[in-house]
Amino acid sequence: MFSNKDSFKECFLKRLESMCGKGFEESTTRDKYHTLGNMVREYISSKWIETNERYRSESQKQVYYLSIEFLLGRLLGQNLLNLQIKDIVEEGLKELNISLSEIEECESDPALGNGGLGRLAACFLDSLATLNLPGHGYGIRYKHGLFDQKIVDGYQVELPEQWLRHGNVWEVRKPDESVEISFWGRVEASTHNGGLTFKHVDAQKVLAVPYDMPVVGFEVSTVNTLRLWNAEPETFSPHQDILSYKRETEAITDFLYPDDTYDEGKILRLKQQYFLVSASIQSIIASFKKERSNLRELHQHVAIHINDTHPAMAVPELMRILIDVEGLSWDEAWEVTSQTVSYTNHTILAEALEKWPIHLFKPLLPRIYMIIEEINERFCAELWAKYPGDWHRIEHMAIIAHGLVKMAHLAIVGSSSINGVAKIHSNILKNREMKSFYEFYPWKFNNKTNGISHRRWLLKANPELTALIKNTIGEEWVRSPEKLIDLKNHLHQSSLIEQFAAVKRKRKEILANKIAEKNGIIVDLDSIFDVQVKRLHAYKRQLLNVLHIMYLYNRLKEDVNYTIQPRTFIFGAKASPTYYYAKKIIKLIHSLAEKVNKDPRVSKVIKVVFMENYRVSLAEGIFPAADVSEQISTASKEASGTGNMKFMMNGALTVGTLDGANIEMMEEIGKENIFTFGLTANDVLKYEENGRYRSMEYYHHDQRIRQVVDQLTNGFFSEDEGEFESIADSLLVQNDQYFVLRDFASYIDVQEKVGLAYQDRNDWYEKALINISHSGLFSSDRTISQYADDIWKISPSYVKG
Ligand code: GPK
Repeated sequence: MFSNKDSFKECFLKRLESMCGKGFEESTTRDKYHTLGNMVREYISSKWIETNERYRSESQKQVYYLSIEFLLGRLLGQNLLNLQIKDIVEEGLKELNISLSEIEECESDPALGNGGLGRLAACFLDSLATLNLPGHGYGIRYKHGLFDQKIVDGYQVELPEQWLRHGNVWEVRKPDESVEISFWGRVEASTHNGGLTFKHVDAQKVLAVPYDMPVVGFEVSTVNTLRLWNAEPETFSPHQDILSYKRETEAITDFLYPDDTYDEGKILRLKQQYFLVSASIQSIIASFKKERSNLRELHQHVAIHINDTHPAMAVPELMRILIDVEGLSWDEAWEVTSQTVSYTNHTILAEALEKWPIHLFKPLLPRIYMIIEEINERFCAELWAKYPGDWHRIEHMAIIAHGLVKMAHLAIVGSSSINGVAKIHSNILKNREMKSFYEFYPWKFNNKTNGISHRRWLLKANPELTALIKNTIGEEWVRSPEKLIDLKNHLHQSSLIEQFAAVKRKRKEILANKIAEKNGIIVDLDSIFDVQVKRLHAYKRQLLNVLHIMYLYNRLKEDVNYTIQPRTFIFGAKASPTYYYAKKIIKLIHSLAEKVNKDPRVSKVIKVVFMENYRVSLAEGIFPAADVSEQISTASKEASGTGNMKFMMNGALTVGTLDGANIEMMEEIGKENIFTFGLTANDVLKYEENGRYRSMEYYHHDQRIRQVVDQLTNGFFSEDEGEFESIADSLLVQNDQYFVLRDFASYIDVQEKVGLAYQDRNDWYEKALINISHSGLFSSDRTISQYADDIWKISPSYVKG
């Protein structure tokens, strides 16, 4: 191993030869990446082993975070940073004439997630390790992560993502710890010692093989584990059609479902969910049994967290193992299970609520279905005892009803804690969406406002800003991000404002170069970089942003004297491949870009840029360069948002609705440092109840709205007048479900204020710095400490001596 620049160089050159079978001269950048990656993994391994031994010897309570998505992003740079060897490595490579950042670009971006939910899981792992908390991730090793997006003639085209094509230097395959998963077959009942026992027979068995990845804490010796399961056929399988068995088995972990906040309801997805859950629970029980024997005490030593309802079958699976395999009684097993499991809800959108048709569920997972039926019957009996005769309520709260298994109900009934992800979201859960459950189990409900890892989104993504903050307030904030508040004591220094302006400009320049290279568009560094990057969804209202740009275009065309602060509107978004509306919006953004950017006069003032294939690595270049952060969801619909926090931490000002964590950001920084607009969540919920919203009235009464909506279908954009008809229809014929037209005027007003505010340069940057100074509250370290104390009851484990 290496301990300084020189020993690193020596090690690197030797390893390059032995690994790649080539001399230094012939080696490619990828060879160098693989060599370096392997060296770093090896560097990690002693800490990794030590951490596991420490957890074992201290018999600490462990938490297992089950998630169908982990959106990790590239690991080399973050690992170097967390291990504190980035400088040695960077300087050593430089002396060999190699650029570290070029090597980093070689790493594929593991995109085992769609958006916020998956990225949250990745930030949580980072915080768990850094806080020395014994917490591990369990997920799926998808062969293909989220699709790569190509834009062809303004349309999104999806290509299979290939992150494993050149291998994964971070993973360690552990075939000895493989477990068997059973699908199909039937349940056989028999009597045993006077009681009934159940056996799942004639099942099709699939092997779950773990691949472990190290999760390196920042400047600590803790290295936790992310265990990703791969589906493989069993070697000695008595199947007649061996080929189709192999194909079906491997299909389980082939693809990540590309839907965000949408329930696919396909049998393959159900297979993935049970595969993840069964493999993980078996593995958790196996490691518990290495140290202890009394499973009645499981909840004292283990916490299992389910990230949304996708792993909700953890409840019946744990029951199955405790009863069928370990011989506990139902009541004993239920006590343990419901004390062990906790659940986070991430959305109130109805289309995201998972409900499985019994006719799909029962044949695939006969024993699990049986256990859910029993849980349901006992739960309904409890309800009956509390609300005798209230059939309506019981029907509404049942886990199984109308031919469907309701996964959220299963998760709530089987968990000790249910949390939302921002204050407003948790309140909506308690008072509306899950009101009846809150009334029945008030003690279970709580809030844990989301957070982000400042190590990735500030230290790694924005080294320039990191250096400035260190020079200004020292380094304590790096370990304790709440200390960023100290920046406030330096706001009066004009030098700080100037230096921050210089950092922002530098980062805008870097992004502008990328835009020039990828899009062939030259953007003005003095313009406001106004950014909306997130999944494409109607409720996130990229359309509102587009309509505002159309409005500006019209003003600029109609009135030569109309002047505004120049702006560059930047978008990045993937649409689910089957989400027709979302794909149309992507096309609309491109048509608008064409129109705006090609207009000789308008393009001097505004530009529109769509950045292809938005993903973690691209995001790391975007947040630091933003002046304005667009967080414009229909109030009540965005559970929290986390991009909002990443922008804030990098000194962008938010244009936002009073939704999700935007509200807590405003409470923290004050109304004067954020630009809010639009309906409140209460307004929206009232409209939804009383049905009094008529989008047509807004269309008729506001000429600006009429003009832009008409332009969707009058040939303004394209020869094909039908191209954007579905979007116009969503606004008028379908009465504008997300209140785009209702919020239009208010959005135009606030955007005008933004333009004016930007002209007072000092004041703008001061506001930006105030945002940064308060962003420590939105560190995932804070969030994870709250989960650890309130939900999981776990404590840090430190190296002795
Ligand atoms: C919520 F329900 C879901 C989902 O399926 N995928 C997803 O990314 C997001 N989310 C919410 O939409 C965000 O508001 C939230 O910040 C994020 O989860 C993390 O909690």
